[in-house]
Parts: sequence; structure tokens; C-alpha cells
Amino acid sequence: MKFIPRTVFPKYNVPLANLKGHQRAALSDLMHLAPQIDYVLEVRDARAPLASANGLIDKVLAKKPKMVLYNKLDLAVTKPKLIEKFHKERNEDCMFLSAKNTSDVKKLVSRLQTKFGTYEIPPPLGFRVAIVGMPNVGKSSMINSLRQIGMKLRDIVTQKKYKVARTSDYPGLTRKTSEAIKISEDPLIYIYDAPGIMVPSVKDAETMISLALIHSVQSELVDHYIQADYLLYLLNLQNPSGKHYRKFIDHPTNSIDELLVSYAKKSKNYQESKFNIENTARNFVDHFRVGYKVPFAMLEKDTLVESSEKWNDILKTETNRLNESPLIKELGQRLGDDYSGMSKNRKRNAKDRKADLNNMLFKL
Ligand SMILES: Nc1nc2c(ncn2[C@@H]2O[C@H](COP(=O)(O)OP(=O)(O)OP(=O)(O)O)[C@@H](O)[C@H]2O)c(=O)[nH]1
Ligand SMILES: [Mg+2]
Repeated sequence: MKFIPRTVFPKYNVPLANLKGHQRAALSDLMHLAPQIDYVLEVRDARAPLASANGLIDKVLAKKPKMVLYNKLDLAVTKPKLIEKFHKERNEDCMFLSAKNTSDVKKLVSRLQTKFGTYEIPPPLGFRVAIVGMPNVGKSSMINSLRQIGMKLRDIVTQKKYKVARTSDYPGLTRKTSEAIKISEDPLIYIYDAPGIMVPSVKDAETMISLALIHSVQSELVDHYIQADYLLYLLNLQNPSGKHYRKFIDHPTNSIDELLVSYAKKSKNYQESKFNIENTARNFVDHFRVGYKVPFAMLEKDTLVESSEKWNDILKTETNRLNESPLIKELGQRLGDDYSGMSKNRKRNAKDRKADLNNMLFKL
């Protein structure tokens, strides 16, 4: 009988994450830093381009020229052409890359240098770029690579890698917005590393599972069994022949229990009496998440639908949802109606005045 993959995922009860205290502080820091910033790099995860987009950042850094970076391309099967077309229609710059790929990062450095060259009067104290995005998408890794390539550190310093920003596989490592980090001497380009910032509240259960799969929220927040089931659901939609997991079971299946038992039996240390479904599910998910010699997969459903019109609708609905959130309304009050932070009606406090002074000194 022909195998038919599920087209609807069961409605599991998944708690939805929201913005944490330090991320709120990071938003506030970005608001104060905004006048100093000439350009924004918004990093997303190429395996979940829609779930890892954060409209909140566009509010705080409104009107800044921006490029969207789809990072971790080495782990993804994204179809860049389609997403590129989608951004082109919206008149946005985008790039697909891996922070771990030297030639990708070289291309990014040269695109930033070209941007600098487009200024009639170049910023006298250097081009200032902020790198922002959801947690764990690879912002700090990107800065380390940009600095190594842009400052030619690898060539000069006997192949030793120099890290300026700490990185980890867990979300929320960067807690504070960094000082300006130099990534190019001529032209002078500086970059600010910001903590990962979540949306005020995650849209729905499936988006939350995608975010757990890419570790943009703590993986423990979503049961690994549910994550494994969602992964199986996506793998089947991407290839109903069961090819992606044939190594573990010889036929396609919609049953995560069957697949996990078969997966566990293939592992070296399998003992029936010690079989634990949650641990097995965690290992199974990790296998696909970091791509250990297994086929890669897209980790969200919405981008499997190959229609940029549908994505437009999804993003429009998401923007409307964000606009309704109390946090956005509060930001609107602080930043002025256009969220630029430059409006005359903006309510100013002592912190704002201090930031204004700093920003002015930098621009002198
Ligand atoms: N395979 C692969 N892994 C990457 C890439 N970029 C980053 N990573 C890994 O992704 C994880 C997160 O990277 P970070 O640079 O710490 O991410 P971040 O966005 O700064 O995270 P927060 O500061 O927590 O928001 C680390 O384990 C990196 O090694 C990439 O292009 N490919
Ligand atoms: Mg970081």
C-alpha cells in the first residue's frame, strides 16, 4: 500500500515562550544605540526562515538599512532562489551563508565594504553595524568570523583563531550588547553584538517546536518526544519515501514510536530493559539538528509550502499580531509613533539623554 504522510500535525499542548528580562534590556540598549547605527544585519536560521524572523527588531531599528542573513546554510536544504525572490519583491537585501564557511564570510565582508562605498560622505568614524536576531542563530559566531576574515587575523597570526564574542549551542549566551568590535580596517567597519531577542510571545505550538529544534528557545521547554514527532512529520512531507531516515528503519512510517524503537535498536549500547523514549527522542532530534552525517532537513512547515505569496500572508499576519502586543505599544510610546527614536514627541528620560550625548560625541 502506498505510504501517505500526515498533512496535519497533532495538537500537542506546548507552552509558548516569551521575551525574557535580559532580552527586554537588550531591546532597550538597541533603542539607545540606534542613532549610532548605520546598518543592520538580521541573522536568521536557514532551516527555519520564517520561525526565526523577528518583527520586533524591525520596530526598534526602524528605518535602518538592513540585510537578512540566513545562517547555518551548511545544515539546511533551503531553496535560496525562492527566498531571494521573496526578498527582492519586498526590496530587501538578503544572503545565504554559513558563519563557518570562509568564502561565504569573505563575500559578506566585501558586501559590507561595498555598502560603505555607496555613501557620498562616508561616516567619518567608521561604518557601524548592529547584528541582531533570535537567540542562537549564530550572531556571535558571525562576528568572530567577520573579524577573523575582515582583519585578516588567520593569515597574520599563525592560523590561530581569535574569538571576540563567546558562542555556544544553547540560546541566550550573549547577555549584553557589546562595545563596537572592529571587523575591517580599510574601510573602517565596526559591529555590535547584541543578545538574541525573542518575539514578545511565540505565535503557535508548531513555531515553538521549530524554535526548540533550532535551539532558539531552550530545547527542554518542548518535550523531546514531541520534537521528534514533528521532525518525522516534516521529514515525511519533504520525502515520503522515508529516505531521510532509512538508515534507522527500512520503510516510511508516521509512527514516531516505531521509528524511535528501531532507531534505539541500531545504536551500539541498546538494552531493551533500559530503553527510555525521552532520551532516545533527544538523541534522534540531535542527530538531525546538527547534521551528523545524516540528511539535513528543513525544520519548519511553512517554508515547505513553496509560495512566496503564502509567506507574505504569514508575515503580514505575524506583523499584525506583533502590533497588538502590549510590548510593541509600550515601545511606540517610548520611541514615538514611527519607532525611530528620533521623533520630537518621544518621551525622554535620563538614560535617553545620556545615550543621546554619547551618540552625538561619536558622530562629531
Ligand atoms: N553548523 C553551523 N553551526 C553554526 C553556524 N553558525 C553558528 N553555529 C553554531 O550555532 C551555535 C550558536 O552560535 P552563537 O554564535 O553562540 O549564536 P548567537 O546568535 O550569538 O546566540 P545568542 O547569543 O545565545 O543569541 C554555536 O554552537 C555555533 O557553533 C553555522 O553557520 N553552521
Ligand atoms: Mg551571541
